[in-house]
Amino acid sequence: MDRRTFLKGLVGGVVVTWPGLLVPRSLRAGELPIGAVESAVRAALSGKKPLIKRTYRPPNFETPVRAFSGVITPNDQFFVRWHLAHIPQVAAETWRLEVGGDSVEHPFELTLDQLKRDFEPVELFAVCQCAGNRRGFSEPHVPGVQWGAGAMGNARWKGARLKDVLARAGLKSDALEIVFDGADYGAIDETPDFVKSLPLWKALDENTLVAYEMNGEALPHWNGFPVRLVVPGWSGTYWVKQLTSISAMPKPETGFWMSRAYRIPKDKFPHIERFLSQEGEDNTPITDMVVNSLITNVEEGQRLRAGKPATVKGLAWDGGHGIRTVEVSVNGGRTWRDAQLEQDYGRFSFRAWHHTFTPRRGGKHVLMARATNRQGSTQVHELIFNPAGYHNNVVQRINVVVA
Ligand SMILES: Nc1nc2c(c(=O)[nH]1)N[C@H]1C(S)=C(S)[C@@H](COP(=O)(O)O)O[C@H]1N2
Ligand SMILES: [Mo]
Repeated sequence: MDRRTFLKGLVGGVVVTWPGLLVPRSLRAGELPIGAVESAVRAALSGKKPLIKRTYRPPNFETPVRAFSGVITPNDQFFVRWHLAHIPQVAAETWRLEVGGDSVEHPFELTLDQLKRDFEPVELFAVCQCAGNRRGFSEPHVPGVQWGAGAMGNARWKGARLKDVLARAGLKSDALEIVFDGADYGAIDETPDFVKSLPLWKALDENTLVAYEMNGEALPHWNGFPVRLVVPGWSGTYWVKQLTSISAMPKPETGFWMSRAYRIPKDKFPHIERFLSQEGEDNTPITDMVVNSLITNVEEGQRLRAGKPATVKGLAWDGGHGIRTVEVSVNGGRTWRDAQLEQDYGRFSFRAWHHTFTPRRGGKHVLMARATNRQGSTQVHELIFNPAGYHNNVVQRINVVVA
């Protein structure tokens, strides 16, 4: 199905399926889902190095695994995820941030200079990961962008604390959620605007930032220039880009992107934080990320020399408890050894690790890595299936050949 057929399907009426994917009526079981229609070719968006293209409009581009060799993901290789087709070029000089809503005392507007000047700047390392990272590995297959392992990145973010910005507006005692909107919009009027909300406690967390810098530079256009929300520990969906308004509200936000999309079954992920005002009968919004790891320097089918030391390298991260251990197995999970954790950049950051071993026996070996966080949660060996393919933290298995 090409984009034109897809659009026709949309105009013909959108079928909205739980958990909130827009599926054109023409799409029937057995056909390729949206997102799988474009193969994984490399393509460069302006200002970016070639990334793995998943869809072009809206732009969904994935970071290749080899770009994860350091703890910081370079800005020009940071993944790009948008839901709506129109992403305007926002000019720093004319950009304004509106701070208001029914639950503030004094609504006001900020320029970029005011945001930088009037509020104490904070810097922190944090992972932005799409909830659907690794969706493409889901068995059975689920619709949505068919991400591999690169719908994530780690950066040093700089910005004002959201709580300081809200304090200037004066929160009323009935504030329940803080609602965020960006400058992007859909191709057709019926496409719901991308609006997200946070529970008050997460919005007031000292680590939640209204960010204007990424790794010491202005944000790239595709990653939300000039200002985006940074919600350390929580899925990328809350990290609203090209932020234009922040509203404190006494009621739950009911828009599509909260009520239908980015929701998970209630009982399957017991260790994650709750967003009480958005909980439904059997599903609930995705919140903090589950513990996970990625092997970054070994490819499927790679050859290793018998008797020669080999070093497996990788990254581990979670929803903000911090990484306690990473274990590596070189024999398909029969035995595990602790990897060495590298420098700690804070509990929201990627944590680099490595493990050196000497393969003795020739033949096929299976490499695996398994991270555990400080809460004691660990990666799973069997996929916790959910219809949108979220929270995939299945332990990787990489086949290598020792000769
Ligand atoms: N305005 C706006 N902000 C957005 C989105 C969007 O579609 N529009 N997508 C969200 C989602 S789902 C993710 S995963 C992250 C991706 O951030 P990135 O493109 O900087 O990697 O942005 C979030 N912020
Ligand atoms: Mo996402």
